[in-house]
Amino acid sequence: MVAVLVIHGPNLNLLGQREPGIYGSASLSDINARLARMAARNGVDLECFQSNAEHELVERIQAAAEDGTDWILINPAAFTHTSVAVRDALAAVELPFVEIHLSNPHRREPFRHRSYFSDLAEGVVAGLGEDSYLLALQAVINRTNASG
Ligand code: CA2
Repeated sequence: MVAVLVIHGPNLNLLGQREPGIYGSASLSDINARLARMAARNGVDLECFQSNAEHELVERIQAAAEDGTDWILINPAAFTHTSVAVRDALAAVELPFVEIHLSNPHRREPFRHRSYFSDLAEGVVAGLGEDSYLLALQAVINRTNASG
């Protein structure tokens, strides 16, 4: 069974409560529940983790190297544009990951155009709201099925 760890970065715990015009009306629990349903239908072992703290994200990523995680789906949120530490953690564990964004950072302010993650990611899904997460999970399922 493929094990997928979904990591949500800072402030994503506020989803559904603020800025619905940019990030949609779904809460983080709604998104996690949709992912969990899709995972269950496809025999995926799914865990979701959110933190506002950079060191907690680094520690969870480091732990993923030891706990049987096969893939990471990560929305680094604001750390996308700032965090060498989270980037280095992902590079160190050598697990394949998909970078996810609810909004399309390239349609937004210039400081959001640079990502510390995209050049390491297997893929990037952005701009499609909560579907960004579901499409990323579907891609992992497709790859797992294809590799037997
Ligand atoms: O579009 C995305 O998913 C982002 O990763 C979201 C980050 C932003 O810094 C990135 O440039 C793009 C911000 C997440 C903040 O989440 C909030 C949710 C509700 C209300 C306020 C912030």
